[in-house]
Amino acid sequence: MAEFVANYDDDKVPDYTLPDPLIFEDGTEVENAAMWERRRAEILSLFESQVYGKMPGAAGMHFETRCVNEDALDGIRKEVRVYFSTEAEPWMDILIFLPKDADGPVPLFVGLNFGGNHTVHPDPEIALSEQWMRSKTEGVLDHRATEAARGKAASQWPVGRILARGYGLATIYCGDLDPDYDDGFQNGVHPLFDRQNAGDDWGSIGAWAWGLIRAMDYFESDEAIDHARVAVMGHSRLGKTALWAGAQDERFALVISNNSGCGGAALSRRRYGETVGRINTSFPHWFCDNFKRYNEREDDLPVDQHLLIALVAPRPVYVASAEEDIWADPKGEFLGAKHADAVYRLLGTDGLDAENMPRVHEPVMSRIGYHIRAGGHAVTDYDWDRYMDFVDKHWRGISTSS
Ligand code: GTR
Repeated sequence: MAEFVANYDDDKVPDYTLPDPLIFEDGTEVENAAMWERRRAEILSLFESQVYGKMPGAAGMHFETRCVNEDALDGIRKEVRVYFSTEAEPWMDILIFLPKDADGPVPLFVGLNFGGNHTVHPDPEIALSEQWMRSKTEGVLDHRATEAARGKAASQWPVGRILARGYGLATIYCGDLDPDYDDGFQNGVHPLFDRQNAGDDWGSIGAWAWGLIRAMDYFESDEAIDHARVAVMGHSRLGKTALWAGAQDERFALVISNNSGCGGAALSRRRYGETVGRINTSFPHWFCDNFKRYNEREDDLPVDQHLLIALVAPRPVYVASAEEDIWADPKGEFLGAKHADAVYRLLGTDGLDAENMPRVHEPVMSRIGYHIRAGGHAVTDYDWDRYMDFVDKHWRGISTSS
């Protein structure tokens, strides 16, 4: 196969026509909110069958609170193990931080992490994950975390800043749900369910999103958490995952995609930076097999990623890009958000209040939010501060779940 060469020249982006969010597959126009509900179901099932695969429901769960520290380094810290069946395995550990002085259930951000819960905060009491880890993560030896890994991702998770603004944070290691390598789905949560050996069997992104949805099941049982105000957030492959979880499960009140790129917020038809063919070759386990049909054939896709964002409507959604993160196609991410606008407007809210891509550090805070910041592929304090501004704005005046 010829070596892949990414296109980084906007002038070389081919002409393309996007599927219209407000036109059914049979050509009927969506004229009102009731019709949108049916179109939404149609789009959702296209993403299931052609992109991410179909995920199962819960298999039976129980929760075990393994540790609560009311006086931890930055606030209250809690570790909860979620078992997905009556068996001892598999499970996922949710690490939860809550502000100490809350006078009711706390609105929360939830996101998966790349390297284990112990990487999010240096607190030595956080359980050190014993799961398989990617070796390129700092402090990892022979695919297992060592003490040296503690706090290594803390710059991406500003726990103190989040709690100071009155929000909680919950995070889960994505490898609890599915270790990120191509092994034919022998581990993580996939073996809990029979595989159909069909083109729409779920992949890793599906399993990760499923875990976020199961975390939401847990939040509904925790009185300290305002489950009507849970924002699902993710970076990069886990940003694709946050969008897919938020698109499916309307219990997530708000969705945030950080540098999610191809298969996330970026339009596939632009073929700028990472492409469908390239992502399916590098990461054959992320999407469903049917998605591979569209390698180098993006125009045949019955969906594009703006429709994924539209599935969040009318809930607030925020898409963030980084200037140097050209592999993820910042302009494609902006356009993914922009082309979801019509659905929001049909449902009676504003959409994305920017005709053209805003300049660096000029965030747009309408119902579809967007920013591009300076720098590369990462989650920074700048990103988190904007996410908190965005939730402050959109959750003001919304009553809690209590
Ligand atoms: C890259 C991949 C991207 C993005 C990124 C990440 O290698 O090509 O789609 O997901 O990894 O997750 O950091």
